[in-house]
Amino acid sequence: MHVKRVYRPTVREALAEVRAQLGPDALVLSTELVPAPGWRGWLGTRVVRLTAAAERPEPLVETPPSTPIETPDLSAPRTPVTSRRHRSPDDSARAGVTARLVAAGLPASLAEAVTARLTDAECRGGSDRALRRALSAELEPLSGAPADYERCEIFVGPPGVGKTTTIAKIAAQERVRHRRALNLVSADGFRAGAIEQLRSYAEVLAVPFRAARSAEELQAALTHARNPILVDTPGRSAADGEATRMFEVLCQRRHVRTHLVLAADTSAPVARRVFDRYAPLAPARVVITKLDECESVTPLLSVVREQGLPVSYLTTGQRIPDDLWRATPASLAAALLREPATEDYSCH
Ligand SMILES: Nc1nc2c(ncn2[C@@H]2O[C@H](COP(=O)(O)OP(=O)(O)O)[C@@H](O)[C@H]2O)c(=O)[nH]1
Ligand SMILES: [Mg+2]
Repeated sequence: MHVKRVYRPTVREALAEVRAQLGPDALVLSTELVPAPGWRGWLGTRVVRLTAAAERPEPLVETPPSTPIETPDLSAPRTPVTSRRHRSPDDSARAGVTARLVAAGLPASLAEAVTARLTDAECRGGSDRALRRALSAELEPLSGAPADYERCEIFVGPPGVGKTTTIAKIAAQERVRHRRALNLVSADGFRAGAIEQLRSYAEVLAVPFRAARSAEELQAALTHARNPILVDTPGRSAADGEATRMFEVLCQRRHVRTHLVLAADTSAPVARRVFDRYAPLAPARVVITKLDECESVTPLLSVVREQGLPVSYLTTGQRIPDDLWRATPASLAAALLREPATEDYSCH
């Protein structure tokens, strides 16, 4: 297998380069947006790094970019990477659709699974509607937008990922759209101002609020608050003293649903480490935040698929309550394809 990596300003140019060097048989393995090599990268310029393979036993070769760099054209390529040898026209069309999905930002395994759902005629036609339908069907198991609340919805995750803001957005959407007051409990007494942050959101929304600075206070707050309760937690690993005791209190309760909150630009290795660290808390859902700030959610979503955990919410900015979306197949597809979310995806 001959693997080649090229850097070009756009996906279209990268594909043309790969086809020129490896032939039309080349299979696209990945496309990523990365800092340009050399001084342009230091100045913030980004380029498309496309990795492709062809069946020849040669080592990996890298071709540095030679042209000035612009924003990549991620709608490309329309022209499929086709087979030179024994492929039927249908196989070529199928490979072309897979390459197009990979170029648009999908992980290769997901792109192949989506293509497998299409008929030969749909692959030849390559209509956006057919692709979107197949992508949505493939994303269905990842969609875990809750139909209703558990007695206790707990939000855990590293510091700064957006746990408190997400809770405020959920509570605000419920208040604004359904006049329903969800109960808020903050168990984050470890960081200065963290409890006050949620308390002030609760005051603005006029919803009940309780603070818990110890395991005992948390037990009492959960017992006395009316359901459903949204629980904010410290952004600490489950290995830290009082935080551990508080997490134990949460784990022992029945009718809880734990959401692991992760920022959209979390790399795959970091995401795997976070999943491992929070595994003792048995998260049942993932919340993906800060989609507005990330280049590609593909690495994170690949790990989420690997873990087999559905996504409950997506967030796309700091605005409360606007930037919160239910994770439906359509909103997940929009996130992967870097399209803006629409009102159809808003919560509840
Ligand atoms: N751009 C962007 N910022 C966000 C988003 N969600 C939260 N933030 C910001 O991230 C910062 C940390 O959020 P916070 O809720 O305090 O994180 P926590 O430590 O996990 O509770 C705050 O400045 C939030 O306004 C989002 O979807 N997009
Ligand atoms: Mg917080």
